[in-house]
Amino acid sequence: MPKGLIVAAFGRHFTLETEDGQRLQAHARGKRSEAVVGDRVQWNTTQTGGEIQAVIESLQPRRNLMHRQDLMRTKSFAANLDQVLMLVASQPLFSESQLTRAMVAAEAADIELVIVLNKTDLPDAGLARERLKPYVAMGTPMLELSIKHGHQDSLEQLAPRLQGRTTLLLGASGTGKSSLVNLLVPRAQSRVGELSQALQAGRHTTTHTLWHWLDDKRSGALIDSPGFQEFGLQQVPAADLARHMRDFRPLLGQCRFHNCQHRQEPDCAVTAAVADGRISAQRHRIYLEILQELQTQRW
Ligand SMILES: Nc1nc2c(ncn2[C@@H]2O[C@H](COP(=O)(O)OP(=O)(O)O)[C@@H](O)[C@H]2O)c(=O)[nH]1
Ligand SMILES: [Mg+2]
Ligand SMILES: [Zn+2]
Repeated sequence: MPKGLIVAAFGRHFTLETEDGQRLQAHARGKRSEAVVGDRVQWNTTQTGGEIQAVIESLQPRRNLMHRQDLMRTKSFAANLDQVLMLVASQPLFSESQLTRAMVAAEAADIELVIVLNKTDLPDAGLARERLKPYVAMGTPMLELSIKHGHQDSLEQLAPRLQGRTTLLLGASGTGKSSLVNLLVPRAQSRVGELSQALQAGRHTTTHTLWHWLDDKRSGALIDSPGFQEFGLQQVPAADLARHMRDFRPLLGQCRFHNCQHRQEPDCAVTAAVADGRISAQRHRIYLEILQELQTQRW
């Protein structure tokens, strides 16, 4: 059976790239469509009214899988990634809660996350850098860009990071995702300044996800999900949350109680570190917020 790569997903409809580079419209066999962009699949063809359609017969085992949060539930949306590029900006100033959620999701899937601070040409960049300090201190790689005003410099910074890898691009609306896609994949023609489709068309829009080859296939790929709004974390067991927080990790095992949840327990190594500034209070507050969610709304 021929093999292929899923390069676009629009709800239950897919685009499949064959091994010789042809693109075919594809659907999944059966009612459930579990394929996501980045999946390697085996497929067959069917012919409906002269049009050749591919049918996805089976998925090859995945190296990893990322989830997003829908209004209703957590859904998988990209697989077999080498890294996540989390775009943040100084204007609008990024949300630490969103950044932390992205980092937890990436840690839980065992995928490296790189923070990309964009719009460093703006006066607020200093504030954004200040806010990112704890994230850099815990070992998160970070790049600084000004995509709009420094094309060549941005390309030079990004190229070695993206070389030969499959990268998932994420970031809130307005951070410069479309500008970044256009810089790296000129033929993609992503519309700059456009609100994300999910925001524009309302709650029932299906998020679509697209795979873009960079230059030639050896130089890597960028996965873009323009309607993306929120990470799904429901697949993460609440008891695992603390070890997905890199700054908490060195302290785990040092609390009085082995099952400490690092809330208000006595002799908690994490809250002690918050009290003396080794861990940012904001990170601890976000941890408690996510923990609460994971403990109350499991489905
Ligand atoms: N000042 C500044 N503006 C930028 C930069 N990169 C993108 N923008 C602007 O930010 C706005 C949102 O960019 P866009 O690429 O559409 O972001 P998206 O919503 O994440 O896809 C647009 O008006 C861009 O021109 C940058 O490096 N500096
Ligand atoms: Mg956009
Ligand atoms: Zn503790």
